[in-house]
Amino acid sequence: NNNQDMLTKLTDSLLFIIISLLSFKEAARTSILSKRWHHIWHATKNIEFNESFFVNHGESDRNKRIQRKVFIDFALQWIRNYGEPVIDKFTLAFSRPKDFLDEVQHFVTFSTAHSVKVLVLDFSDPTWNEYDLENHEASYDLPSNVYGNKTLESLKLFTCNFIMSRFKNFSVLKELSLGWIDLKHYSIRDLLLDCPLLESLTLKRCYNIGYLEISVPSSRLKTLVVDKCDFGCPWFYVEGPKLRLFKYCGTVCEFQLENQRCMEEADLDFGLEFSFEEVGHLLYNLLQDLFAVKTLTVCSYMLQVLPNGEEPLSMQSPLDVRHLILRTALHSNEFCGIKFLLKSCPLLETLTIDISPARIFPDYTPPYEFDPREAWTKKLIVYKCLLRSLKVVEVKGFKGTMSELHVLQYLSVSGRAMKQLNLFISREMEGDGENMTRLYMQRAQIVQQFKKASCQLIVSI
Ligand SMILES: *[C@@H]1O[C@H](CO)[C@@H](O)[C@H](O)[C@H]1NC(C)=O
Ligand SMILES: *[C@@H]1O[C@H](CO)[C@@H](O)[C@H](O)[C@H]1NC(C)=O
Ligand SMILES: *[C@@H]1O[C@H](CO)[C@@H](O)[C@H](O)[C@H]1NC(C)=O
Ligand SMILES: CC(=O)N[C@H]1CO[C@H](CO)[C@@H](O)[C@@H]1O
Repeated sequence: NNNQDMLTKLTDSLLFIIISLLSFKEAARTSILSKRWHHIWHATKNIEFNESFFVNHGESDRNKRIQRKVFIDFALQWIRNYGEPVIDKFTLAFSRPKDFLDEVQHFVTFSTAHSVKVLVLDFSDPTWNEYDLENHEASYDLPSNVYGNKTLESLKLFTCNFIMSRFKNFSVLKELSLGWIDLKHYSIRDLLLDCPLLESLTLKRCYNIGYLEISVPSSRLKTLVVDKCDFGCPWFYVEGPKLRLFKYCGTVCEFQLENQRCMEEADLDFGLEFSFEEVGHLLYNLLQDLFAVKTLTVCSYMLQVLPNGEEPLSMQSPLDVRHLILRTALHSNEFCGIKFLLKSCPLLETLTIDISPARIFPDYTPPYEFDPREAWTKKLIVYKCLLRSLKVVEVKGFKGTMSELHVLQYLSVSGRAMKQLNLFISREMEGDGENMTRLYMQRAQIVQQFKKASCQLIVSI
């Protein structure tokens, strides 16, 4: 076809650039196009060896052993034929590297010898459950020649031991991601001191942290992601770096984020909380610290717990949020939290309701008496954002349950500035495999019939 004709006219050197922009798997696919492409795939600067492409974790141990061997042989063969002087990105995802220590060492040396800029070494096991609290000890030590390479800009180490004091050599490192590893809070401070250009730090399933303190005034850190880490002491303190993006998944801590004027986006998920507790004031304080955030994502736990605390039922000072994303089951336990946030975000422009399964707490006690059936239909308060700023509402995973319809009716009847109400129908299958799409579509048509406070409102499905 035409596209292929066009590609055949390009020079090899242009194709080398194009191929390096593709993922390794996509690039591999091009190699079946022709001999020339096969040769070009072998010049990609983005190399990704991922055992998941070879090993099926559902298979018997014996088969998995064979598949792992095939994977390693493929990778060894591949780099044997590699002729380029430098590579941009090298990924190795391989669980239990102990059986192939020499080969793994060989891959790492290959990447450093090619002055790799982005190095990903992931030795975690894909079958580990992120939500259980079992900590897995790393059995692999980062080869010492890696510390000698000063070109590294991005490094991801999962289930891989390293010597923090040797990080001094990574003077141009901008991005660091550490996962499934024993990490002490003082190591994090040393890290920020040793890598002054660091802009992005991700900690995933790190344990033994103690408390988390990020307070290196000169730090350039803009992105902080803390994902299901295991703290001994639930204290989380940030001062100094001016963060733009803060993403947190874990348990509720005593959060203290000082002076975060530049924060644009926060994503809060308390997916590691398994019981209902009246810790609303801790979440309330966190939101107060996130006063500058423009895009805020909250989870069902937050909606259930937030309005329950010692604090008054609204924020001391309103939030600056323009886009609010609710990950919610729209269960009646969450109603007070949703109202709390609508009230606290007077400048809200876009509301995304992402319908997702949630952990609903049976011992939930509402902050005030209300009848869940009438929560969105009787004695309503129209919040400021509905009068002036809220223009777009989108529902992801729409099923048209009673509470979805009630909430949407409320928004349609009171949203005077509304322009768009977009419903994305749930594609999830019900238990018995019945196709529910038609039913959900019919219910979506009910939404189109609602009275509208804004004559400009368009409902699309
Ligand atoms: C390896 O592949 C799996 C499955 O596609 C993916 O989930 C995982 O993120 C990949 N690992 C790395 C380090 O890219
Ligand atoms: C830093 O790199 C140099 C080589 O450039 C090496 O000699 C030295 O041992 C490295 N320092 C550390 C702490 O690894
Ligand atoms: C379900 O039905 C809708 C039309 O009613 C169709 O578009 C969709 O592809 C079906 N989904 C499945 C998974 O069969
Ligand atoms: C740019 C650079 O320092 N590259 C070196 C990385 O380390 C290997 C040894 O592992 C050297 O051969 C490279 O020259």
